[in-house]
Parts: sequence; C-alpha cells; structure tokens
Amino acid sequence: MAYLDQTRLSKFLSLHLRHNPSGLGLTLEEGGWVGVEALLTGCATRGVHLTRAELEQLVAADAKQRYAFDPTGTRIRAQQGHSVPVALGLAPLVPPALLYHGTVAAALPAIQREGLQKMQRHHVHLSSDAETARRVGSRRGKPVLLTIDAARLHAAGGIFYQSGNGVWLTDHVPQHTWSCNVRPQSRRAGTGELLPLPVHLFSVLLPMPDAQLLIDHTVEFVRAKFLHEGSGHDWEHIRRVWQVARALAQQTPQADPLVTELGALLHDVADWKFHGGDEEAGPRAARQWLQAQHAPEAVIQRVEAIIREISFKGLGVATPMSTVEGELVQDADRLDAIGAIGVARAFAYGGHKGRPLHDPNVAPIEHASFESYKQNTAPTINHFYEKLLHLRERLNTPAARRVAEERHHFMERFLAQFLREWDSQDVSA
Ligand code: HQG
Repeated sequence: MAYLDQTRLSKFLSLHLRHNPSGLGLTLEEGGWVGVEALLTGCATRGVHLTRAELEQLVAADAKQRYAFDPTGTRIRAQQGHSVPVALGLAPLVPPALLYHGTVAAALPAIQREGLQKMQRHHVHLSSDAETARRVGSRRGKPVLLTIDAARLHAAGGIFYQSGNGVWLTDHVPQHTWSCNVRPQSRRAGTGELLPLPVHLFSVLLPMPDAQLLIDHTVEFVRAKFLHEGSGHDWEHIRRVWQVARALAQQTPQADPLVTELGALLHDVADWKFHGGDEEAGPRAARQWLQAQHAPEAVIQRVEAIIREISFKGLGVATPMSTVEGELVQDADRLDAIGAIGVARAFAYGGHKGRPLHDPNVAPIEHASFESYKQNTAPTINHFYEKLLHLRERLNTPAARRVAEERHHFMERFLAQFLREWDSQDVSA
C-alpha cells in the first residue's frame, strides 16, 4: 500500500484528477476520464504505489463518493470539482425548490455584491440539504448557510446539473435569489465596535438597511389602514400574526425572514371576505404596495403566493402552502383564530356581518368547496364546528401545534359553557 493515509491519498487523487493531471503525466479524456492503468503508473512515478484493489477500496470508501469508474471499470474520473477544463457530459436537470450553500461570514459582503461565483471551479456547488452545506462551509470556519431559491433561478433560465455524487452544480447564483441565516455584523457608528445584529430581520434578498426600511414602511402602511377595523381583522390581529410568524421563522433556518415578515404584515391587506369574494384582491394589493417600494420581484412573488394560499377554504378543501414562509404565516394566522382571542374575533366578525350568535336549528355544514364556504351565512357558533375546532389538526409546524393545544381546549370549554347557558341549564328550577 502507498505510504499515504486514506485522507492524504484521496487528496492526492483529487489534486490530479481535478486540477493537475499533467503532474502524473496524464491528460483527461472527454468527460474527465483517465485510464486506470495510466493513473496507477502515474502514481508510481510519484512514489505512490497503489494496486488496482487498493484504488477500488479508496473509491468505494470515499465519504463523498468523489470518484467513479466507468461501466467497463477501465477508466476513472472525479465526479465534480474540477478546475481544469472538462465537460462532464451531465444532462441539465430540474432542481429541487430549495438548495443550500455553506460559506463563511467573511465571504458574505462579496457574495452580496456579485452573487455566488464559481471561483476556481467549473460550477457553483450546491447541496440538497442544509446539513451537508453547513459541513462544506465549516471547512473554512464557522459556517454560514445560504438558502437558494433554485426553483426561481431555474424558472428564470438558470441551468442546473447534478454530479454522480449528488452535488448540484450551476453557473452563478445572483443576488435576490438567496437568503442567509445570519446578518453581517455592523459597526456602531463612530466607534468601529462590531455589533452582532438580531438574526430575524436579515435577508440578503435586499441589502440590510433597505430590508429593514421596507418592513418599517409596511408596518406603517398596514397599521394606518387597519387601525380602526372592527371585524377582528384589525391592526392588532396583524401585529400578533407578524410577531408569531417572526418567532416561528427564528426556529426555521430555511425560511426567509423578510418574506415571512412581509407575508404576515400583508396577509389580510385586501381579504376576499371584504372584496366581494375576489381571491386575487389580496395578492394584487400586496404587489402594488411592494412594487411601489421597489421590492425585488422574487420577494413580491413569494409574498403573493402566501396571500393567495393562506385562507381556510372549507373543511373539505386542502390548503397546502407552496413556500416554507407561507407555512409559518398560515400557522400564525390560524393560532390567532383559536383560543380566547379566536372566540372574541369570531363574534366580532359575526357581529360585523349581522349574524346571530347561535341557532340550534341551523346545523353546521362541512363545506366541500371554497364557493360554498364563501357563501356561508350561518350563526357564529357554527363557525367553530365548520372551521375553528379543526385548525389544530391543520397546522404546519410542531411549534404552532404545541401552542394550539391549550387554545383548542379553551374553545371546547367555552362552547360547553355557552351551550349550557343557552338553555339555562345552569339555572336551578
Ligand atoms: C465562496 C468540497 C467571495 C464560496 C465540498 C466558497 C463541496 C465567494 C468559496 C465542494 C463568492 C469557494 C465545493 C464570491 C462564492 N465572493 N467568495 N462572489 N462566491 N464564494 O471550495 O462550494 O472535498 O471552490 O462560498 O464538499 O466551498 O473538494 O467551493 O466558500 O462539494 O470533494 O468561495 O468542495 O468537496 O470554495 O466547495 P470552493 P465550495 P471536496
């Protein structure tokens, strides 16, 4: 066996198969292949005496599956990571919606300016799970995780490949298509002292001061619009949803904080309930506002999707969210529809619509379509059976489900007491 240990042997192979084949007297064939015999001979000229069996064992044991033999077993190549020109012959593929890249804080300012670049390699390397990306980043120091909106990049014409060992490859990841789990540090004005900034406000979809300004302006816009709303969809409801969604986002590294906060703040901006059933009124109003604020298009589209998808649409209608941020905002909105606040809001809305509190002769309906749910005019108590008591089962995150438990039981106790008092059962004869 060679005098090198497994790790150094792997690095020796990487060096020559990816970066410096001529160091072993080799030339990479199309696809990055070299003959196995030629490789073993080349290694021997550098004092690294490897048998074919030892090479096979190294290839099989490599944790990242960096190398592969061709089907005949006579040629070998590195699966990715080259710096010498080589066409690996990979076919373009549709990437998963999200991909991850691990880097370090020191690289962030440059990445923020120019996006992710290939640097010395042929492609930008991305991982399909956050853990692997963190490990890649930790080669250089404390890892910083970037979440890439691969679906949007792909829709905009970005081309993606996947190497034989599962690494996703693309040419460039521009600004506004990724978010980050930390905020760069800022210097306290005048002192040069470095201040760590709270994570929850950071999104590099927008340079930081602009992201904060956008949130601040949106708060003012929504607050002014809904301050005196009287149907339970007032500013205080929106403020609670915003707060809860933000807390959920802090526990969800893959969620973009800016999108989550804007989605929460704008989720009721033009609710179909108050716009003649028009389901596009909300997304339209949000787009109008965000465009006027010069928000990036990628952010606008994700916020629109949240608003379009968030509503409960009847017991028989599934309401899946297409984004992780949407799942958080939907949970926050649903938590505000149950518990003591939920009871208060249900009657505020019923009063606003002139509905009776209760009518034992009108049975709750399991609405099988959004249309039937929209046209509902039943007494408010029915709303508990048609929607509110089912929300606990329809939450997306474990954190929200934990909060929902007590709120759900409170509603059950409230209903039991309400129905007892309705028939004056608690009044002795
Ligand atoms: C950073 C390992 C400044 C980038 C792993 C990274 C991976 C920028 C470094 C594979 C930048 C490049 C690849 C910009 C990107 N300004 N810095 N505009 N754009 N960077 O090693 O992705 O062990 O070339 O964040 O497992 O770290 O070799 O790429 O920190 O799969 O098999 O520039 O290498 O596999 O570093 O790692 P690399 P990578 P192997």
